[in-house]
Amino acid sequence: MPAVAAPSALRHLYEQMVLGRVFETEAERQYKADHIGGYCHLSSGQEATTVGTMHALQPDDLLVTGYRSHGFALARGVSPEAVMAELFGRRDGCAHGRGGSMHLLDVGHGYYGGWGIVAGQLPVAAGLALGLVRQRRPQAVLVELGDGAVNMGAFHESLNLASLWGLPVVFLVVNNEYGMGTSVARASAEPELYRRAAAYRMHGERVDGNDVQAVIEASDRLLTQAREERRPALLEAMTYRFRGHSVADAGLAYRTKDEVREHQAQDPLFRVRERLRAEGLSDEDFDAIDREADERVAAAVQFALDSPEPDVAQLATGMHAAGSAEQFARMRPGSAFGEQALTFDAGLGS
Ligand SMILES: Cc1ncc(C[n+]2csc(CCOP(=O)(O)OP(=O)(O)O)c2C)c(N)n1
Ligand SMILES: [Mg+2]
Repeated sequence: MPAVAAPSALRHLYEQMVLGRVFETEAERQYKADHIGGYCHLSSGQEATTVGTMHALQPDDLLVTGYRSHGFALARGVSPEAVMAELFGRRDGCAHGRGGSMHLLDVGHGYYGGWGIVAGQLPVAAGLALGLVRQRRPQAVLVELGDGAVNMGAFHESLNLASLWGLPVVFLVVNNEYGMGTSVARASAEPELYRRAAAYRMHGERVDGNDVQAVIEASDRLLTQAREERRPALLEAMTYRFRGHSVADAGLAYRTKDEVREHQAQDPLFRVRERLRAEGLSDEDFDAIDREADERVAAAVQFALDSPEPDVAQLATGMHAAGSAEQFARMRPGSAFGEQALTFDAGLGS
């Protein structure tokens, strides 16, 4: 795999970035049409980081992410149909409709989730990397986390052990400038997050996360080092989320419209488009790429709509401990969970 995408590969990268953008725009629409429940976090604006790192990841490497993960799953090769159906909570979703947007999963593609608890994915990634070492397998793990995760205990515990034990893992910090609504500057005493790695004698570096080729170069180099030398690293990708924290957040209470517009003017898609234009791609080519992404996402929506709801009786399948019939009966649509009765019994509400 080349460290930097050859010109011919650039078009493919651009197609993946466009697919990610169109997918997210449609996911928001479907959420508002009430086809998607629970939480839904979009990564519009972050496509160079998502697509670039997935290009550097080899097929038998392992991937773990947080919850802003639709783009990672798509770029990893999970089909738009399987991702959309998962968002819809349908049986043909990549996690059989049990996970939803935050808990995508596709072990066949080496994708070990989609984790909703901030920093909860880090010990999982360290454990997977330890498993690779114990099994004498030459692959690496790439784990994605947000800037908000670096102040959690699990971040420090995971980096410490990864360094101490020489685990083949690359910690990808997607610095999109904000947690839910708090900027990095307000949340982190050391806002240059890549420097955190030094506390564990681990290599850390920053990359322009809006430059897909720079992302490929850095992630390929650090993943190669993890595979060949059993050395972990931290890669901080500087990017920006165009949309709110989740689809329920307009994203303007803690930042200005001007700030968002300024970043949108530096759209990572524009940069690749300019490079492709210099290589001879025409407006017709770009239109065709857009049209294909639209068609693929429309087909994914139709697939998700046609996919059946999961069978509640199968809820415990694949779990470590089977649940009771009584427990699952309460999860049937229209059934009461019983919390209200408990709350009133305890005299906490009126
Ligand atoms: C342990 C924990 N605390 C709080 C939350 C609620 N929460 C969800 S996302 C988030 C912000 C995380 O921001 P960041 O790590 O920067 O990721 P981004 O959303 O920007 O991708 C918070 C506080 C959570 N999911 N888990
Ligand atoms: Mg963030």
